[in-house]
Amino acid sequence: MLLNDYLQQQQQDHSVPSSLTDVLLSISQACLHINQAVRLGALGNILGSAHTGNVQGEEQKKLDVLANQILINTLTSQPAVAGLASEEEESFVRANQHGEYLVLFDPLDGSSNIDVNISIGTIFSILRKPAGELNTESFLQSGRQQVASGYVLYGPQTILVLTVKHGVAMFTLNQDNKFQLTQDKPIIPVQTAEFAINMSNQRHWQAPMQEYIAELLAGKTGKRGKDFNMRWVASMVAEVHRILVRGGLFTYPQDQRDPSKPGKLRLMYEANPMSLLVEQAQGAATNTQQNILDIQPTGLHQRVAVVLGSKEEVDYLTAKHQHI
Ligand code: P6P
Repeated sequence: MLLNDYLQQQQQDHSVPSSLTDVLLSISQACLHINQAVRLGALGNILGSAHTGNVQGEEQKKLDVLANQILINTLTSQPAVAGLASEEEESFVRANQHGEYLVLFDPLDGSSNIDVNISIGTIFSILRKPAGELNTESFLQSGRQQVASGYVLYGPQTILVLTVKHGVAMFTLNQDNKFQLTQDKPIIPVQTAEFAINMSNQRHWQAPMQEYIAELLAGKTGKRGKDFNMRWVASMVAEVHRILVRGGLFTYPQDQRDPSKPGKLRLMYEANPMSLLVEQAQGAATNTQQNILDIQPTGLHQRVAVVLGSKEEVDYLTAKHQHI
């Protein structure tokens, strides 16, 4: 089944509005364009720095800038889109006055991996536009309000993963450059023996995180009584995809390097869309204190601590943080 057919089926079976499927198809088209640039790499003179910075204070790669522009051009031309917000744009971008939806995205997550040919991805989140004038507050809705979310992983395969809140669907780009359904309603195993964290920050973590990771490293000899494996790709899209496919725990915790920041990852266009996918696959996602989808946003680019994946492991780690 191709993406278009799947979305038609969602319209029929779950009354998903055709305007929402139009937005999802537009996003998929933009990502096909991004995919072409990613796959060319050096041959497309698209690697390396753009020698510009973004609102996050991060150096932009050429591909960051290109992916962002492709998504803006595509989505501002989609009548159902009223506005959009990007990791690469300080403020929101107006689209179509009568549009019903707001689209928030990280155009190319994992930029540090672009020049070394490691998987990167596009993450998107879709909200309904509230009635009235479009302004920044229109976007500041909790993750629970998302009507859809997903990502495209530019890895060994190009894979689109999305939810319209009736389970998760995974599509692999086929030989005809069409997204073909390859997995429907994946379920994240409740338990896991695999975790993902950037260990180089260990000395900066809060005590409960240090204690938790020490337990995992102790393996069979410690409190958990089993050995754990570790992964760290430095592309959230790749980590979340692995967890949707085989389970695991991913965390980017708050650390003492910058106590003013609750974490590195951004709530609106990284944590929220990924948390919706994970919950739709029967996993869990918290900021160590509450469900990420229940956080009331206060800014487009606000950051958040993230713990997500296999429900039993997320609950165990979150419980450890309840006494600080
Ligand atoms: P670090 C990529 O820049 C990103 O936003 C996520 O995709 C990834 O999980 C994290 O940052 C990697 O951060 O500090 O390990 O480079």
